[in-house]
Amino acid sequence: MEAGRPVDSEMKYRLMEQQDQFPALDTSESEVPSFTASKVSQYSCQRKTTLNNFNKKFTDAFEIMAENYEFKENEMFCLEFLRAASVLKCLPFPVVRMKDIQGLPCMGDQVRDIVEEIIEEGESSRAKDVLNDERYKSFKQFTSVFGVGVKTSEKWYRMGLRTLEEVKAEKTLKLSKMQRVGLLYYEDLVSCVSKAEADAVGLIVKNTVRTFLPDALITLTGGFRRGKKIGHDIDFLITNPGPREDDDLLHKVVDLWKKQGLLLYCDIIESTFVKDQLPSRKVDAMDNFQKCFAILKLYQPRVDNRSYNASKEFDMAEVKDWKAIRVDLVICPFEQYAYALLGWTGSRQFGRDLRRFANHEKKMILDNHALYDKRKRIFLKAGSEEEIFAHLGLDYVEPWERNA
Ligand code: DCT
Ligand code: MG
Repeated sequence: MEAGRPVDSEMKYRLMEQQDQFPALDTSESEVPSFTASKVSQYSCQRKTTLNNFNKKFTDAFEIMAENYEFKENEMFCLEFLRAASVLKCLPFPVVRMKDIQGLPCMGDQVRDIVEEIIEEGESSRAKDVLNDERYKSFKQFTSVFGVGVKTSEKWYRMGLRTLEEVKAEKTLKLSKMQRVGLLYYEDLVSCVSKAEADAVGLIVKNTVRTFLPDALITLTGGFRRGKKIGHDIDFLITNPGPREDDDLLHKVVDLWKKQGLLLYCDIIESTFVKDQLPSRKVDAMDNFQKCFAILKLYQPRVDNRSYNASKEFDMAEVKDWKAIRVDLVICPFEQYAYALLGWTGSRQFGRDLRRFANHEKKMILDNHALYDKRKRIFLKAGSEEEIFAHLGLDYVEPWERNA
């Protein structure tokens, strides 16, 4: 469980704001690193991207465009906008004129047109059109349900369904168990998870896992490890540094939660890992770890929700004192812990670029299990994330700088 952004980089940014000028211009302040657009790498794993985004109005528009292309399964255009958003997120200044993006990677024509319009008009008409698009609006609603992806959304849309209300009313639909609980706990699950909730769930996870495996190493990964204050779920990586193997750990954990009435849903995926097999070549492939997609019941007394009834007594029956929370538990062998931690810390874009960099620049294959050197035909062992970056010839990037 890491702290957020380091203070020194915050200080530098503040310095820049106070100067009321942009580091793209030559600044004599020795404290402020000078900025050269042509030195910005096309790979986000060679950039530092904190949560301090100076270009949110641009990156929000790009992410809407990317999402719309994802819904259309146009991976190329989707990636083009995700990459552009990621580049602007790492800039230490807000873009105010076209010159500010000159020389930056991933700034294709589509991207430049949108930047230009936002500079001139304050907003992007293309992004606005997407937000008002019927298909986009339906897909956005459908995919907000746990267990519903682009494929299911496409099916529902083709059936003429447009809203979640219509989905719920359509009794002929065959919903998966995941989708049924997704709808059942919909309101809780769409409301974001806070860091405080992540910490509370972290205590539950640690207590339960350590009941069965006292030496277990349990790490909060995903967005919260990158310093995010909110998330859509809570991701944990669990490993056993000791000699004892325990293939049953995950089952024991969820069984105990079931008994305690804390488990609202769980789907355990068994490990499909084959030792000594080459890392997966498929970009963005799921890994082969044993894992569990769960929904936990997190009790949180909400005193302010109590209502008075006619007899002026507290009507406690109506009060829901818990929240449904999405939790991912991933179990990995100790030797693969560093690779699993790097993969599960994300961001997704950072992970994509790490794999792309490894493949294109180093002739290596990286996944959440291992790093394989194709030229030397060997697996490179790593006991820490720092060692993985070193194997790849990359400067180390801290988790809170991986918000690409
Ligand atoms: N990941 C992975 N393999 C998977 C699924 C996810 O390597 N099969 C990585 C990518 C990011 C990280 O794990 C966490 O995934 P999410 O929870 O989807 O993303 P997040 O960054 O934690 O964002 P959010 O705040 O929305 O949960
Ligand atoms: Mg997450």
